[in-house]
Amino acid sequence: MTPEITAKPQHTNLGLSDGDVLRMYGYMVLARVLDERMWQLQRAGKARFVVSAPGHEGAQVAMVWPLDRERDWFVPYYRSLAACLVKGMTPTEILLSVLAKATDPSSGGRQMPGHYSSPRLRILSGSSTVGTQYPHAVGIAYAAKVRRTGEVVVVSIGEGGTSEGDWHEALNFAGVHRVPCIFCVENNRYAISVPLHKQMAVDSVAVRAAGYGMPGVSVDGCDVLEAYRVMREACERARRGEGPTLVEFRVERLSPHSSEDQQERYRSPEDLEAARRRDPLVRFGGYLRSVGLLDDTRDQALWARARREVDEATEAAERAPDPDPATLLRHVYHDPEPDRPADPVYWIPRE
Ligand SMILES: Cc1ncc(C[n+]2csc(CCOP(=O)(O)OP(=O)(O)O)c2C)c(N)n1
Repeated sequence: MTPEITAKPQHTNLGLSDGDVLRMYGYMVLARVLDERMWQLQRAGKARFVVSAPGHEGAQVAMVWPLDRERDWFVPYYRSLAACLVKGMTPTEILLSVLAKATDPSSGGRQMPGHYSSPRLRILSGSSTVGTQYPHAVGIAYAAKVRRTGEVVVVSIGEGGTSEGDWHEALNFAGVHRVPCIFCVENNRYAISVPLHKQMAVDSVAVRAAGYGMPGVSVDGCDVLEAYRVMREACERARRGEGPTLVEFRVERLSPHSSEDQQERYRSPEDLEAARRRDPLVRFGGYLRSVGLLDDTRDQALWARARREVDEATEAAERAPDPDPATLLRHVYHDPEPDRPADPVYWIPRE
């Protein structure tokens, strides 16, 4: 049956084909299913820790969509699951890091889950120290400008991270040198349990852009097409050599901060319910239905395909070998000489 059309398509005005918007939605579904699987693995005692991203998927898909997936850079933070999928990471690669396996491309099982990285895909390895990814991104963008490579850098962070000195230093340098970097901020109004009004004296992160001589845009991150429009403009600006843009995505954090958190202790039932009502998957799915691109049958098929993909990825990741304990110190401290044992100061074997 052909779905009923009740609205005029907006995506074609943005240069997005029907296939593009269905693929965007497909990534959002995949990220949601993978996210749920990460929690299951943590609850089953197979993963130590999970930091999750439901509610951020729409903003993240829009954030990476305008990039040249091979040439441009993405500098993630721990919540960047959907963005890393769009950039090219596979569910298996993500789960290899969640389960800390030897073949985990992010860090060979060394970093906490959520520290996504892929040299192949130009996804930069991040530190756990909130904010440090911003100066790194600016460094890459500065190099791209000096070398005239035409590469663009997208970096992301939560609004809590914008209180860090690193964040401000990065924006200042980027504004002065007009580097091709897009500074994304996923504003879900909470830094773990700390609400927005205790993090900053302004309502919107975007207004700070004026202090660094760049445009600042605040966009509803649950509105995928509007978020994409803003990102596409920012990327075009960067490519034309006109410098950086600060983009604040107003999103919802539908999960606790991480598997170590209980958000019911500091968020009211009304707040949580209001967040659920803004679920970007429901909203974007609704848009696709209204323009005749989605109906129940197609939607169910998309979710079923994502579940199959995540099941296969889970099996592959669970089968993968654990790291060899003898390699514990490799890439952590200075690599020991091949003919000398690891530095005993750092490696004290248990009795
Ligand atoms: C410099 C630093 N301070 C504190 C922490 C602990 N920490 C990890 S995540 C986090 C909250 C960050 O919140 P926000 O930037 O709003 O991002 P969100 O998790 O909401 O997406 C904090 C305080 C840290 N990792 N690094």
